[in-house]
Amino acid sequence: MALSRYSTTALLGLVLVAGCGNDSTTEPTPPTTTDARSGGQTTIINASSAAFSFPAPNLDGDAFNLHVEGDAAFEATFVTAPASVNAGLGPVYNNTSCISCHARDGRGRPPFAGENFSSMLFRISIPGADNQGGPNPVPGFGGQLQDRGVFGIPAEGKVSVTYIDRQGTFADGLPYTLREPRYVVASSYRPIPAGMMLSPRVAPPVFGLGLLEAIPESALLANADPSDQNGDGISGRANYVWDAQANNTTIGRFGWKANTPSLLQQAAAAYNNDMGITSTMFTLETCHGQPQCDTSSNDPEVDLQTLKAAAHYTATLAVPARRVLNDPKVQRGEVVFRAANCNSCHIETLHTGVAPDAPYLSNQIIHPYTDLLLHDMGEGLADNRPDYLADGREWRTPPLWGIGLTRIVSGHTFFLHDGRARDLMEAILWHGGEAEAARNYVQQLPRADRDALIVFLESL
Ligand code: HEC
Ligand code: HEC
Ligand SMILES: [Ca+2]
Ligand SMILES: [Ca+2]
Ligand SMILES: [Ca+2]
Repeated sequence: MALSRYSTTALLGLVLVAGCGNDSTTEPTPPTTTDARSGGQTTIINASSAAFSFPAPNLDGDAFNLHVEGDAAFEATFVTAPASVNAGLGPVYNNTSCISCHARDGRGRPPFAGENFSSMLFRISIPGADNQGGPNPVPGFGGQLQDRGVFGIPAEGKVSVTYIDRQGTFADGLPYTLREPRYVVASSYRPIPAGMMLSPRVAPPVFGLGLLEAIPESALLANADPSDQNGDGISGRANYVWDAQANNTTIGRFGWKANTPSLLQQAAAAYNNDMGITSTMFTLETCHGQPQCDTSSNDPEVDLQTLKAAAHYTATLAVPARRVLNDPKVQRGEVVFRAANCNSCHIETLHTGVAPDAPYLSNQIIHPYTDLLLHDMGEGLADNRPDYLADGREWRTPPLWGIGLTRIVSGHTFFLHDGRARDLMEAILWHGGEAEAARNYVQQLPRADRDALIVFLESL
């Protein structure tokens, strides 16, 4: 069944390629997206290096003021206590501010040769699960490896990365090289327990996230097909994770494995694990045996208002509008995107529900290019570390909105959960597992169609 569908789309592809350079073609043009407003009424028209950093234009006065407050919280650099403002950094941490990892509200990257890790971190665990069904913390280290410590406190450990080249060729004979990362814990303050699993994660962009939070769970589940009943080889499923605020298990939406239920919890976890800042949600320092670990009295180190403001900031950053929709190459690329079935995971259009107290996020038609579901992406991308229901080969489909602005915003084009892909085509070529058919489809495309697919992604 899948085969016959692919052969029709391939045929369609040929007809369109033939008609491409020829204006007199009578082939009907398949419908392409005409809505540039990827974030509905939260969309902003801007393609500069600040494109991810605008407040949604439809915020009401209170929401706008809280956004401005959150902007300051997102930029605040924490320092070692005692200090009058932004005190409490560490004792162990990965970086000193939200913005230091999510620079310009965009994505992080792996280190260049000779650099330390800075906007990328490692989740860690040992086999088994914790009391809430989450990853089992590593004795002496917890669930995340902090590679820095404040004065007098050793970093938990430092990781180094090397890359191994893997050669491949497109069907037309053009060769390509992919780089596969290998991570080694180069040093640690105490021996690493045997069997520790390591999951590399770069900081993702943080705009438009309130819209993703406002999609009804039922709408996400409508795209799930855990046992692949329609036989298309794609079996997205939801992650269910611990919600520390509600004190129960809920659907996961955020993080590379959808291991976090809400923006509030994501912010609280970032304060706690990434910067060593306690809050009303996570009141204890992330200490797992380090000597002289701070148990100080000034907790919580950020108050609830600051925590809420930081989360609200990521909920209300505008989504940049698409560009050059009328370019025939973009339109051709969109046809290829659909023919390759990319949109069975990177879902083009979703609707938000009614967000309590957030009319500006409610009832929006959005084009995030994600289903927020977990997919088996094959051995090549596997981290072999479970995260709630996500197994060692599963990842959440990342949104593709704004991805074409990565270079101008972040100054690089490293993609995927660990930044191994050096451009968009490499990201596609790493797709395996449930996305293997899509990858193979791209691999056999003529050059012009491969280029069009990339130009389409760059228009998002
Ligand atoms: C050390 C780097 C680092 C710092 C500091 C950091 N983050 Fe992150 N952030 C990440 C990484 C890595 C992820 C992905 C986590 C995962 O997949 O488990 C992430 C994910 C997120 C997400 C979810 C994005 C998505 O699409 O799923 C949000 C929201 C977020 N961070 C907000 C914040 C806020 C707010 C702060 C400051 C309080 C902060 N981050 C500080 C690295 C960082
Ligand atoms: C089976 C579901 C699925 C299909 C089909 C699929 N993708 Fe993906 N895509 C994912 C997942 C999951 C990731 C994240 C993988 C990772 O980071 O290891 C991803 C990552 C990406 C990224 C990198 C995003 C980022 O933020 O780093 C791009 C670009 C992308 N896909 C484009 C495509 C294109 C183009 C196609 C069609 C040729 C496609 N995908 C088909 C699930 C899918
Ligand atoms: Ca602290
Ligand atoms: Ca730790
Ligand atoms: Ca299916």
